Order: sequence, then C-alpha cells, then structure tokens
Amino acid sequence: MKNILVIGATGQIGSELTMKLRSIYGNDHVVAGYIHGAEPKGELLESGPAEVCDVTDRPAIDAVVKKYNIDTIYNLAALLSVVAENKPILAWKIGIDGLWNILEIARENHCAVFTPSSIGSFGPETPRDKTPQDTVQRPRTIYGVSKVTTELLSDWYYNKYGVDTRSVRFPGLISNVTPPGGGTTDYAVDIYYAAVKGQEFICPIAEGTYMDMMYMPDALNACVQLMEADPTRLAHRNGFNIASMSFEPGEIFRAIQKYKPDFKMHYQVDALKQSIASSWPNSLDDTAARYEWDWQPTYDLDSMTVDMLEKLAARL
Ligand code: AKB
Repeated sequence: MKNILVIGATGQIGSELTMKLRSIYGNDHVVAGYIHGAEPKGELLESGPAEVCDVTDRPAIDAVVKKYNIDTIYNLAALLSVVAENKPILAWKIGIDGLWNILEIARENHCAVFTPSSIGSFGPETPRDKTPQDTVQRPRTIYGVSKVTTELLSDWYYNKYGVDTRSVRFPGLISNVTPPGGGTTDYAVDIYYAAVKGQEFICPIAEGTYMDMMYMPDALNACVQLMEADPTRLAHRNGFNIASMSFEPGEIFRAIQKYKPDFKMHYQVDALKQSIASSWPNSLDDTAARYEWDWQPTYDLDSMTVDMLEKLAARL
C-alpha cells in the first residue's frame, strides 16, 4: 500500500484528488497537506490525516514525510497564470524554490513525485493546433516559465538521481467542487455558476479563442493512472500532453444554452487574460500519453455540461 502526501490538498485539484486517493489507497494512507489560511474542512478534514505543509518550509515537509513514511508526493502548490503574472516573485518562490524542496526531500526519502505542468508551458511560437508532445516551449508568462522549469528540473532529478518524477500538462480544469483561483481558463468554470444562478455571464475571453479544457474526473484519473503506469513503458516523464476537449467561449455558451435556453452572455474582454490565452495552443496532441500509459478521457463538452449543471443545481 502506498503512503501519499498531497501538497495543496485544499486547492482546486487537491480537494478532489485527496478524496479520490483515499478511496483507492485507504483514508489513513493519504495525508492532506495544507497551508495556514487554507485549512481542510468537512469530509476532507474528517476522513484522514492532515498536516501543515508549506512548500517553502523544507524541514517541516521532511518531518511529515518521515512521520507517515511517505513514498509518493503529489506536489500541487502553485499560483495560477493570472495571479502569477501579478506576483512573479511569489510564483517563483512557490513553483520553483518549493519544487526544489520537494525534489530534495524525494531524493533523500525515496519518494515518487507528481508536479503538474500546463498548457501554459507553451507560447506563441509553438504550433497552435494539435500541439506535438515535443516542440517549441517559449512561454511569455512567468507561470509558463515556471512550468517549463518544472518539467526540466523534474526530468533532471530523474536522470541524475533516479527520482521517479512524472507529470502531465493540464488544460483548463473544470469542476463543480472547489473553484479555481486566478487562472486564464477560469471563465469556463464561472460560466456554469452564472448559468445555474440565472445570471448573465460576462465573458473575459474573446470569441474565437480556443483553449484545451478538461473535466475534473478525467484530470484526476490522469494523475492516478500516470503514477501507477509501468515505468518501462514511459519514454517521456515530465510534461505529458493530455487532452479531451477544445472550445471557444461561444461553443461552451451554446452547449449550456441547449439546457438553459434563457441563458445570456456578453463579452467584456480582459486584456491580461486575453493576451495569455492568445499565447497558448488551441489544442494538444496527446498521442504519447495514450501510447505510453493508456490515457483516455471520458467526458466531452456535452456530457460535462450535463453533469456540471446537474451537480451545481443540486448544490447551489
Ligand atoms: C490557468 O489558466 O492558469 C490554468 C492552466 C491552464 O494552467 N488553469
């Protein structure tokens, strides 16, 4: 049985991933790592162990790893793209100095590490459609710079020290549980909240701007499946492209309108978000992930929309 530490367990991915991992590996085998001000609550708190784990505090995390005999770390600590652009030093401190801490702890304690990369690791010179697995990565955002560094540093720890590092490049993630905070793709979550609350949606991203997106259940499966994958099949390690759907604002709006005919949207483009979105690919080619660890998404825009509207309506 694995002993797992999730760092960032109360965030958008972490809150759901921790519960999924507990359902697979057992409640006592998955530690929810959080920072002060983002304490776990409810089921997340009650179902298993929780510890303060600030990525900038190496000794504290090392002590948690030793206390629970951790062998696998999901390192989800990061600032999303828009916030990072406004707080670049903090973004680097968490994303890269924090990653060094985790990788060093992993090297000393023989842990495997999952640290997400993103579609944000690409830039305007990258081929835009069906972006290949191995291609130009010259991002224009500090978020992207830190994600490319994450991929390279994680590969380096694998090649130099044999640390079992693995990761995917997440698209925009859409979920009905914990809202994202400060990403470029957040509009694709916010639009569902507006639809369910009966409000008009003001879209910050321009019509015609395509980005890859994914429903959270598929994203969670990707994390677990990659960490369970047979290492002899992995020609790549850090930064697998994964994809399930790509759409522009008009398409998600019409997908929702099919079930909420009175729903309305108008555009009020946010300059920073739009400049980031325009520098990212339209869609990724995920052939390598499909071939090397059998990646396969289950949701498309319509099935995700049905589920999002149903779950949010029940909760709101
Ligand atoms: C963001 O928009 O910053 C994130 C991402 C695509 O990495 N959701």
